[in-house]
Amino acid sequence: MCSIVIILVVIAVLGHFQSVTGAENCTIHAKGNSKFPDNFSFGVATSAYQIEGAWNADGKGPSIWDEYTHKHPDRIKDKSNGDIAAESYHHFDLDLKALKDLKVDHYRFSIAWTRIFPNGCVSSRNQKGIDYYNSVINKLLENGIEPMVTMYHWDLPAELQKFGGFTNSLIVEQFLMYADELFESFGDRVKTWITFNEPNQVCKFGYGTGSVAPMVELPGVGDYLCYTNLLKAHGATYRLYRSKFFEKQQGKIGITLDSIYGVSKTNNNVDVDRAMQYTLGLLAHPIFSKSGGFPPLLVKDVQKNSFAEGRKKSRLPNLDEYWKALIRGSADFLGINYYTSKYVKRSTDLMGESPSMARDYNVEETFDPKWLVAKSEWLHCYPEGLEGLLKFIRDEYDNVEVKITENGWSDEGELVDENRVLYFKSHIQAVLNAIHDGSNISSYSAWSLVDNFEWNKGYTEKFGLYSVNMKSHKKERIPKKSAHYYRKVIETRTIPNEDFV
Ligand code: GBH
Repeated sequence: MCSIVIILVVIAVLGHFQSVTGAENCTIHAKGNSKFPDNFSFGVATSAYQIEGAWNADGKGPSIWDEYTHKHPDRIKDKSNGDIAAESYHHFDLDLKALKDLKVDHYRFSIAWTRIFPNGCVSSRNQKGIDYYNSVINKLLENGIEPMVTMYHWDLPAELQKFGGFTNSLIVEQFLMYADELFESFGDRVKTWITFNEPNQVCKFGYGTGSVAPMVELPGVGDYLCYTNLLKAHGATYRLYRSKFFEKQQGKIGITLDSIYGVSKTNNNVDVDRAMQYTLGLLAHPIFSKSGGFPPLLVKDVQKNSFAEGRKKSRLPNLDEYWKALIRGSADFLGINYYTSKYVKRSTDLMGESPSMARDYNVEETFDPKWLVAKSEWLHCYPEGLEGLLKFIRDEYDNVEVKITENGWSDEGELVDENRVLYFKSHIQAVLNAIHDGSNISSYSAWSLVDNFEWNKGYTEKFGLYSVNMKSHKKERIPKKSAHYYRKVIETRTIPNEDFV
């Protein structure tokens, strides 16, 4: 009996010790200034498929995510989909109220291509879809909230996937026509455009491993084709905006890349650089470096492996001088989605299958068990990683203007979300530290405004500042502790103590 009690006490103490250790690691020391610059913009982010619902309302066509979730419900942890979600399409006023309560400066949302052109093509133009986003944009502006618009957040028109989606260079032209419509319809009021959200997720998982829509499993081949076509579509869109719309509309246009920060246990900078070139550099080098083109390290690896596989040329498509020049400098800012970091170490064994990006990269990625972990098993709290990433960008890409377009934490959806508060507190501090160190950061968007459809995890991992009453047809939004905390950050432009409420 007595020994059982002792064991229980030991377990309790260890458990307590462990959680305290994790939480302690979700903090960061403040450097220098305690206040954000006056013109720094705070906001929140969402994406169309994850919040809108109304999947086939008012003429909307099916996207690859509609098809994927409908045909393969078993691929989604709770077999759910985005058919209804937080139903922002019918309840935007609830989102607007939440945005006003938070006192955000801007709202980052995405436009569903399939509401504008239901089958992807300009000939299917759908006025009702255009009306919807006009009303969203107008209501934001009436309330002093700046719209920040993502043109593509993973919901490709299903019809375009029949042509191979991003593996077919036709996508460049198709995207350009879609972009032209958006600039034409909304560019008088939208001054911040993001072409693509997280090409890494689109290409590596959509066309490489096939673990998400459109489930194309072509590792080491389809992924690189996708990156190349996506970069071309991005570059061409930037040039279109600058030549046809900029003079009148005077907006900025950029791209959002997701990146970890690679941490080396042995301070091996070669390993860190390899990790950064394969995650951030793959897209950032062609756009933001002086020389342009894919990172030389990657070009060399993929060519070497391709020859060893018996090919006559590299699996990584060649960006010729025309495209290299068109893509280089094709962004006014770099959007960054940062969530987590990893320990990186060049592997001595061959990683992944052949061919694959994992094999080309050949780096082992691990977590530190001391880092506080979210409901999402890939998400660990490491604010120093955000600081490290911002420093890397400052030095590698000539201190380009950076907008943090996503940063956030998942849990079970509890209203007293202490760990999310801790996460925001430490990561917003990391941004402030980076500004102190000379990084050119102009805005921060928390992911996400409301709990939403978390892709393959369905509704089992929640990222919202607001909870959504999914059982009621009214879909009420309920603020969590983190919403109160974030509002305080925005009001004071400082980083308040987490136990102010
Ligand atoms: C961002 O992706 C997305 O832009 C956003 O839409 C998303 O909701 C948010 O982050 C949170 O994930 O264990 O197989 O389900 C960040 C990259 C994409 C990494 C989803 C983890 C799930 C892996 N994340 N991915 S899995």
